[in-house]
Amino acid sequence: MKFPKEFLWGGATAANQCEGAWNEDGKGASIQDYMPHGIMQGPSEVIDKHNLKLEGIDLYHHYKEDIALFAEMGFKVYRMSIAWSRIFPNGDDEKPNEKGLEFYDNVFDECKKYGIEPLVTLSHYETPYHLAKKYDGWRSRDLIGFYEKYVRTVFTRYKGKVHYWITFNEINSIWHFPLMGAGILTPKNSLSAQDLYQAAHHELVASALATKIGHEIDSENKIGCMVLGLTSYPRTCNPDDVIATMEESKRGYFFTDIHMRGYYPSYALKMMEKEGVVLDATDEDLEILKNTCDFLSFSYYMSKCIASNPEQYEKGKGNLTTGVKNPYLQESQWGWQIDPKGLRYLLNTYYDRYQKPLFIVENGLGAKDTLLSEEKDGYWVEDDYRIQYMNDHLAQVSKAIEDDGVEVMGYTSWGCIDLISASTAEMKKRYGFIYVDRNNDGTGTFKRYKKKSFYWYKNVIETNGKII
Ligand code: BGP
Repeated sequence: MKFPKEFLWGGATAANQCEGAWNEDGKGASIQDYMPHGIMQGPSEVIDKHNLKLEGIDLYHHYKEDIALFAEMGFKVYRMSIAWSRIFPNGDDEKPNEKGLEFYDNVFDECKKYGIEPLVTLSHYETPYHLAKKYDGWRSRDLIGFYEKYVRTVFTRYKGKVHYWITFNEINSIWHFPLMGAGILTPKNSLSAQDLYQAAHHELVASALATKIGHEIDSENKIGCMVLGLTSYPRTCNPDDVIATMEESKRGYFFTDIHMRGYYPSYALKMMEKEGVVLDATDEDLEILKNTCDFLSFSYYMSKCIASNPEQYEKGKGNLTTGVKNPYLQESQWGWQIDPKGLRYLLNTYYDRYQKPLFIVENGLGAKDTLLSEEKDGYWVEDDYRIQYMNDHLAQVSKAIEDDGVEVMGYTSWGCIDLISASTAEMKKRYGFIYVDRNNDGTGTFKRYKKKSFYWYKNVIETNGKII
């Protein structure tokens, strides 16, 4: 398969799922430190010591070793996030935490040593806990100012070291999990449509403001938005299913349209009108929204089907949001339906809509891995299933580029090193090319082991995708 010469191959992680060191060197707590069970359950009142994220995979102390392994695979780019509460422990502090800033200086310097470009997510489901507690997260307009101060600090500090940025991870997750997506502690069922749209608006303004500031500080910065990408098919060709899918797609495009076009599209205004929402959006807000993104990035794990009568069908399982099951697809051990062609389809629809570069910043297979009792040809885990999954998806990416003319900047596979799952807060759901000795019960040495996929991906990068 063919990929462009400058294609950015790499992997992705998020601070709260891998760094650990949750309260070291002045870091404040993030909402994740109060979420021991993942997104499906509400936050705990106090820090629960069984929360695996508190120690993560201890990347905080292993980053040199880990980046060296990424370099060995040939990564051109490493997607990671800055933990906001490492920089501003409470979120609304007067001054940043120098120790936190130093840590990321070290990480970026380490990347540079190997010629790896960092791709930095500014907010990956890790709102400082204090902002959640005191302001109810992004429900408060005050968060725009706190985020602005934070991004200004990091854009300035890391000028020249980081050129690729993402403003919010899966910003559209607010529809499904307002706590994780927007640091809102009020339970979802007590939130009105007004609350949700208003919080989303605050995040959208903050995102556009970050894009503006990032460009002002360094004109070489490339700043993207990021959404949970999900292909939706009508369950049948019944026009009612097709219309239901069209309706669903409005929610799907809500965030990308505003980010990429710079204004609320007509259907979005109608959606709000129908739900009785009167948005508090100032003229200044609307002016800020005109700062559109340089690229659109997204995660892709599965597709779903939409039906006008969903109760007739078996419900699918999925990443934050689900539809009905597609009878033509296989599924992962966690019931996520695997659909490589859906990725090509999504790339086409996004590109057709915006004509701006796309970046696949998450994709991969969460699976249970078995560590072999002894090393075999240099590896410790025989994960052919993972290789197959990625190979099939990358083949479709290549088709989108070669056959359809879609501009794709790069691909960062999710959890390139095993980390804690976002949805279930478990360790046993592994995505990595590198196995980490850590178990669900919190035991383990944190030792790193290469999987078979490590060598496969190395070969993919070395040949620029020819072996796909
Ligand atoms: C995305 C998140 C990631 C990641 C991934 C896989 O929604 O951006 O943080 O975790 O999903 O999900 P999980 O960890 O639940 O398997």
